[in-house]
Amino acid sequence: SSESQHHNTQTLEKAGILNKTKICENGKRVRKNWAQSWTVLHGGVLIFHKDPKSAPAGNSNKTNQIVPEFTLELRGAVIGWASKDKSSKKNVLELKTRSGAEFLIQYDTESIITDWHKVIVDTIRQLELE
Ligand code: I3S
Repeated sequence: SSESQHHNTQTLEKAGILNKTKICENGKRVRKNWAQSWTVLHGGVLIFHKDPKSAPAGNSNKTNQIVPEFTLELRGAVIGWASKDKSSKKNVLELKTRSGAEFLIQYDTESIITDWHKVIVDTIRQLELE
């Protein structure tokens, strides 16, 4: 379709609020720390921003709400629905980066997490072609 011809990592963009936690770093399991995150996909990179609630008191101005916390290169990453043993939450995605980090991404509204799944899958595929 003409739409798929316009698929490239520059046009595969999305932003919104998600719940996320890191579960693995450099092949080592880390303790979950679920937090809401303003999440931005742009240019084949997924950026989780710091939870504004975690900002120190008195520093809750707008600039502090958009501080990147994790930047994930999606080239070579793998995404899929997490198995039930990974979390008791519903609608959980598992994202493994090529550098060995693993994150869980979750949102209660199914359509929202399904849209994120689709755009991340499309981005990873597109990066394989570029
Ligand atoms: O995989 P786990 O250890 O059951 O994950 C839970 C913990 O991270 C828990 O925090 P504590 O480590 O302080 O107990 C969180 O509150 C839970 O949300 C985590 O489980 P879910 O099933 O929500 O991913």
